[in-house]
Amino acid sequence: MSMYRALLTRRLRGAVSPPLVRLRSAGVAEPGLRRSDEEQTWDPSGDLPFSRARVGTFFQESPMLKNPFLEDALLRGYLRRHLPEEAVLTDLCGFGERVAKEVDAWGRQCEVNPPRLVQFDPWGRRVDHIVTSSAWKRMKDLSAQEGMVAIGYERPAGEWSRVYQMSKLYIFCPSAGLFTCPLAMTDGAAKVIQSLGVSWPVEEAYSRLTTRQPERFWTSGQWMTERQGGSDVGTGTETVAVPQSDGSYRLHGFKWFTSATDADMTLTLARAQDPTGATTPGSRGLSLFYANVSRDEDGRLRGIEVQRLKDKLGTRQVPTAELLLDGLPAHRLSEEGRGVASIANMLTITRIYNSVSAVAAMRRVVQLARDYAARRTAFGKLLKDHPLHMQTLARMEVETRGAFLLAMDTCRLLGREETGVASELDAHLLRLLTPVVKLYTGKQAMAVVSEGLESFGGQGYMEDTGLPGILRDAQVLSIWEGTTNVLSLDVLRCVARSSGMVLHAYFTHVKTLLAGASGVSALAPAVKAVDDALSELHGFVQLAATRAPGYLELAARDLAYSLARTYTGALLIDHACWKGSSPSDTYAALRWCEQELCPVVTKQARGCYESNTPPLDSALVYDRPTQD
Ligand code: MFK
Repeated sequence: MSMYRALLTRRLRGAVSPPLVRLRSAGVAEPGLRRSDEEQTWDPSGDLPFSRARVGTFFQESPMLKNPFLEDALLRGYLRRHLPEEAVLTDLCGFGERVAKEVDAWGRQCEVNPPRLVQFDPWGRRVDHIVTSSAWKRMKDLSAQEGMVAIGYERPAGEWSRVYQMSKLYIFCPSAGLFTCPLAMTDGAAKVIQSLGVSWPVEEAYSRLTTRQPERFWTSGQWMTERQGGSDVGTGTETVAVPQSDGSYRLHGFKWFTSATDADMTLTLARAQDPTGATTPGSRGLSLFYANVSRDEDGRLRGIEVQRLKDKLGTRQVPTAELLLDGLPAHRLSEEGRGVASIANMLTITRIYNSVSAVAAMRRVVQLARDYAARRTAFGKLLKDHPLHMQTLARMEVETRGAFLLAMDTCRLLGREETGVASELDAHLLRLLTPVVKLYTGKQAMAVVSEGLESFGGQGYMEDTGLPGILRDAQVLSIWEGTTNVLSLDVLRCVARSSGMVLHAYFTHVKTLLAGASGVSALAPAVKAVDDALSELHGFVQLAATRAPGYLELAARDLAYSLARTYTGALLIDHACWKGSSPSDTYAALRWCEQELCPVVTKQARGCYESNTPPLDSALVYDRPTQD
């Protein structure tokens, strides 16, 4: 035996682990290890490639998820400013603790145990069971108990109830295993039912969608997309509704994407047949229908066959299916031909959920990245002591803050509308901002999350860290509930239908926000940048109004982005003017206006590449709320 092997054998003898000792005494050989006659012990031979001694002793600490409520200076500041109710803050803080300690692990379970479809029983009967994980079911119970949908309807905080509810959703989202998808549709369905009148046949459904009792809680689907339709719902919907003698309908068609298909009910669009069997083409032929997802006495889905589950880039936690509707019993909820207009309320809600989810994904990756920066040493110091790293995280933080304020402002407007206190200006702003916030945050989420993954180096690319899943799931946010271009065109639609009133409301409100900052010298460069951007935007709109419609269509996306960025700048300035704001709020507003509205030369002129800026970046990234 060589000296090296002898040394190794002695070391290994000392280091033998308890399970190996048990194996030895039982005389059981473990694959990969062999018995040394010389030593009469389990001896990984000298050429064994892996042993504790040979991989070294350093293990990088992983980033730690802490209470997302306590960790979020802007969320807490925003709530302290607008909704300082003890009960709300206590609820959110307690929920944040539960998310970090318990719920996040369920979310991971949803990811690693995705749903599967069992189409047939062992004897060949069609059963179409979508089998979901126990963690997914737990998410449903938790959502009911925590009032994730109910808060929006109980309205415990009056006009601020949507802000309360969406703050809770924001804390929940990145740990929810995408259960936020059925919640969005459930909330949207409740909203549609409420707007059309809570009466037969949907009273029971409404009470179940908005209950806090897990055993009664229902989720809803939103079956809009067909093979031909995609975004073009009006032209491409083929599903027909055949009237029955009792006033109900049977639906026949094929739904191409149905999300969270384990729902208890659904809202869907179809073309009602007239007595001759004819239907009306286009959007005007579409009506809104309500259907229960139920089983007959043989255990078969009534009027539905699940064709297959979709194989997706992300959102693998959610069962997304193709469904054949083969005589699905349904009730018409809207007037005939008012299907798209009636389901639009659902779109407003799901688009707001989408926006809050996008901001939450950004926030989660920033939180993890900044925690990691305080644990990871490279090139002789912690990442947090590398100015360029801090500058990168600070830019992510600024983007996240802006997106947060934009999303929450939309929730504020929704809450005002629902409690009857919205002015005409508020209503116009809500209509305009809903597509704007959805398209903008959906896109930014990918950019920020992708940047965030990079801050973990190679580990950000490793599946078992859970980080790549955040990026995969972020990719859907710009696609479902209306792609960026479809939503940009929705902006033009609402400008046209309101005869420009939505833009008038926009300009008026931004000017009001800026006026509140006049005289605050620290914010003067930001105010000037937003004011200039607003003037340019105004000039553009006036010019575009004189051009052919094709001009505006081509500009729609850039217009929507400009609307988002300018409005967000004004919100950041407004928040920084609040008496309880922190220096980081001011810094974020200034950086936003520079980052989003100004070119590199302006930054150079301001000296932001000088060595005195990094400490401010660090202060922003590790911002703590001022004393509650
Ligand atoms: C975590 C969060 C997750 C969320 C998860 C949800 C998962 C669900 C997955 C899905 O189901 S994704 C499918 C989502 N599909 C879409 O978002 C459809 C995208 N396409 C559009 O949005 C089109 O613009 C639209 C289908 C609405 C166009 O249809 P039309 O028929 O060409 O619209 P038209 O004729 O302009 O408008 C018809 C009526 O609807 C008008 O009302 P009036 O007749 O009273 O004037 C419009 O004003 C009204 N309307 C349209 N869009 C509206 C709206 N009203 C309010 N808000 C809107 N956004």
